[in-house]
Amino acid sequence: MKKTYSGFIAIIGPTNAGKSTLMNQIMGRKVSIVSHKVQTTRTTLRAVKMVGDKQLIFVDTPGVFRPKRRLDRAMVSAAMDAFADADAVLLIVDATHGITDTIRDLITKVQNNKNLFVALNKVDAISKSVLLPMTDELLKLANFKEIFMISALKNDGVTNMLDSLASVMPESPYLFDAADAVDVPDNLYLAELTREKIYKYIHQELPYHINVVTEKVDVDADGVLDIYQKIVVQNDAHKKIVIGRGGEQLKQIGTAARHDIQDQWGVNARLHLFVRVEENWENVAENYTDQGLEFKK
Ligand SMILES: Nc1nc2c(ncn2[C@@H]2O[C@H](COP(=O)(O)OP(=O)(O)OP(=O)(O)O)[C@@H](O)[C@H]2O)c(=O)[nH]1
Ligand SMILES: [Mg+2]
Repeated sequence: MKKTYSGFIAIIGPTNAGKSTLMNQIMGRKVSIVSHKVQTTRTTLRAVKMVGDKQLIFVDTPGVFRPKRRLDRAMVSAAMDAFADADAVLLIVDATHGITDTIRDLITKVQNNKNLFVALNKVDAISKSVLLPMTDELLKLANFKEIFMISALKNDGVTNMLDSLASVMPESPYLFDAADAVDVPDNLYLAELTREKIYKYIHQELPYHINVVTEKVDVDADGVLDIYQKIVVQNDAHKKIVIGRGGEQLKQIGTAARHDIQDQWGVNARLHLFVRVEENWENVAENYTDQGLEFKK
């Protein structure tokens, strides 16, 4: 019988390094939402990529930062769990920031993985001369299998990297059936697309305190989706900002999210958004488990 190979690759790194951008570039579509803000990804998302006959299961993780709130702690802990069982670890370094303390700290946590890789990302945004000193510095910190220079955004160096990652996948039956599958529940995915627009249009810190939940999806006789989502905020002042003057802000978010849903899924959809104040949502267990996060007492 023909041998098969399959394994998990945890994509880890500081927040905003480009982990989700890379995940999407690998899959050729939006699996994981992206923003210019830090702390965008809240939970681990898996996607399956076949490279020849080898199955690579990528795990996008929340970026690592110093946690302050309960939600922060759950996010960072989800990232840590992801690499504990991974067959390979791909550490993403934002080359425009260099080797920060967060990177050093992360390396001490993952260095026992026998397939430890690092990608210097965003090479499109820096001068090539800074890459060599960065590589030297990394080599002093751990026994990396390989150091890649990539641009996740411009799709530079990504294909070669996939070949190297594929070469260390262990012999195993395929762990997922589908060839190129994404392992994200539909309701969560739809909520993520809306949350992405909130990150895009609402300024400063407010998006970190917002949750989006898909409550219901109906299909009418013409096959058009009616998607009902609640945007959960912590107080009336936040609600006012999200709705905006004359409802303009909410409309902008809704229109952009609906277009994205239609593009991603090739469907027609109506998106019904409701803003609700739930002062304490960050302390409600269900809001964590719904997203695949662990709720810690
Ligand atoms: N110039 C450039 N920008 C990039 C590249 N990759 C990602 N970015 C940008 O970096 C920002 C953060 O990207 P994300 O993919 O959301 O980063 P992340 O590591 O998933 O962030 P968290 O989910 O918050 O941990 C976005 O504005 C991206 O467009 C790249 O290769 N080059
Ligand atoms: Mg992310």
